[in-house]
Amino acid sequence: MGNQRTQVAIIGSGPAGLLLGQLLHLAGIDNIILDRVSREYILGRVRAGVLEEGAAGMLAQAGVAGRMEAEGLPHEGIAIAFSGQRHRIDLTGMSGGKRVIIYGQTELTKDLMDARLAAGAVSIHEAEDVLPHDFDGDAPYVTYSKDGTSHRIDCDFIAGCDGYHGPSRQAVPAPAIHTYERVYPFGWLGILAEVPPVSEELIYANHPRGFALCSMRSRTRSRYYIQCAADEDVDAWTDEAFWEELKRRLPAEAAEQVVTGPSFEKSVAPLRSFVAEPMRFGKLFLAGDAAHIVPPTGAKGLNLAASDIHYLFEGLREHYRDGSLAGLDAYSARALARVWQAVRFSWWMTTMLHRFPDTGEFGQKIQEAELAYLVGSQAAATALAENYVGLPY
Ligand code: RFL
Ligand code: PHB
Repeated sequence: MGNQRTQVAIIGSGPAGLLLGQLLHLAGIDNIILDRVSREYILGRVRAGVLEEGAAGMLAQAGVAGRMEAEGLPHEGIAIAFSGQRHRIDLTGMSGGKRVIIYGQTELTKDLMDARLAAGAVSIHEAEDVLPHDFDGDAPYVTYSKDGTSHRIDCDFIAGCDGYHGPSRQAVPAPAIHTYERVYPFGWLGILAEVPPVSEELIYANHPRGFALCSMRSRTRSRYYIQCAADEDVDAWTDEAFWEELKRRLPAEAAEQVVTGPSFEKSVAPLRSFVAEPMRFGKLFLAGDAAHIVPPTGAKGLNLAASDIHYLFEGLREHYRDGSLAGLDAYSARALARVWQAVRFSWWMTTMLHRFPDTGEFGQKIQEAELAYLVGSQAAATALAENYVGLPY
C-alpha cells in the first residue's frame, strides 16, 4: 500500500474538480485529483457549450481564459421559435449588459488540464475503487487502486467532484442526505457536424413534433439537438433522418438556411432534475454534478459547477489563510440557494419548450400562451434574460 498526503483530495477531473484544483494550486494549497478514466476519455466527451460571465470569470481567475477569449463566441441574444415564427430575446439589453460565451466544455477542460500539467500538479487517472473515508472525523482519507496496487491519500478535506454516478455522494449514510428528483419522459438526441451554424444566435424551438435546439461550437461547427424518447436508439438515426426531423421543427425561414453535412458525433442524453442536500458532510464537500443535475434546456449544468467551486474555493482559501471555518460552514447553504434558482429556471425552460406525453391540446395551447407572453412582455423576457445570463454569485 502506497501512502500519500495532500491538503485537499479532489475526486473527479471534470470541470468542477479541475477548476478547484487550479484555483487551490494558485493559492498555494496542495491538492491531488483522482479520476476513474483517462485524460483522453474525458476530452472525448461532448457536453455543454454556453458559459455565463461568472463561469468565464472563474476561468480567468484560474489563469486559463486566453483561448476562451480568443476563440469563444460572445452572444447577446437567443431566439425562441414557435408557431412558425422566431423571436429574439435581447439578453444583453435586458440584463444590464451581460453576455454569454459559446465555448465548449471539451475546450475548457483541455485548457484546465494543460494548465495543471504545466503547473506540475498531481492528477491520477484510471484510478479504480476510489472511496472517501472518515470524513466525519479529523483525519479523512481517500483510498484507490491503480495497476493492481492499493493506495491511500491522507488529507484535510475531500472535494467530491465526481459527477452524478461518482462514489462521493454514495459514501454518505442515507439518513444524512435528502434528495429531490424529477426524471423527464424524454431525452435529447444531439449531433456535432462540421457545418456553419444556421444562425448567429442559438434557436430554442417549440414544435408539436417536439423541441429542437440549434447551437454551435464555432463559426464552422454546429451542435444540434432534437427531443427524442428517453431510450432512443442512436444507431437507428441516419444523418439524413436527423436533418429532416430538425428542419421540420424549425420555422420555414430557418429550416431553409440549415446547412447539412455528415455528423461526427451523435448521442442521446437523458433529462433529469436532481438535488442532494446538504452539499457538505464534515470534511467532505460535494460540488457540480455530484450534488445536482439540471436538464440542459437552461444551459446551467456546467455553470453551476463553476459557482459551487467559487463558494468552495473561497471557503478553503479563507480556512488556510485565516484559520476560519466560516466560509466552509456556509458553503452548502450558499451553493444550494443558487442551485435551486437554476433548477427552477431549467425546469421552467424544459416545461415551456418540450412536448410531454400528456401535453395534449390544452397543454399545447397553454405553452403557446406562455410563449406569446414571453415574447410579448418586456417583464417576462427580462426574467428569462436575467436567469439565462446567470444570477450573481
Ligand atoms: P463531470 O464533468 O461529470 O466530471 C466528473 C468526473 O468524475 C469522474 N468520476 C470518477 N472519478 C473517480 N472515481 C470514480 N468512481 C468516478 N466516477 C466518476 C468522471 O470520470 C468525471 O471525469 O462533472 P462536473 O465536473 O461536476 O461538471 C459538470 C458538467 O460536466 C455537467 O453539468 C454538464 O456537462 C451537464 N451537461 C450539459 N450541461 C449544459 O449546460 N449543456 C449541455 O449541453 C450539457 N450536455 C451534460 C450534457 C451532461 C451529460 N452527462 C453527464 C452524461 C450532456 C451529457 C451527456
Ligand atoms: C450546447 O451547445 O451543447 C447547448 C447549448 C445550449 C443549451 C444546451 C446545450 O441550452
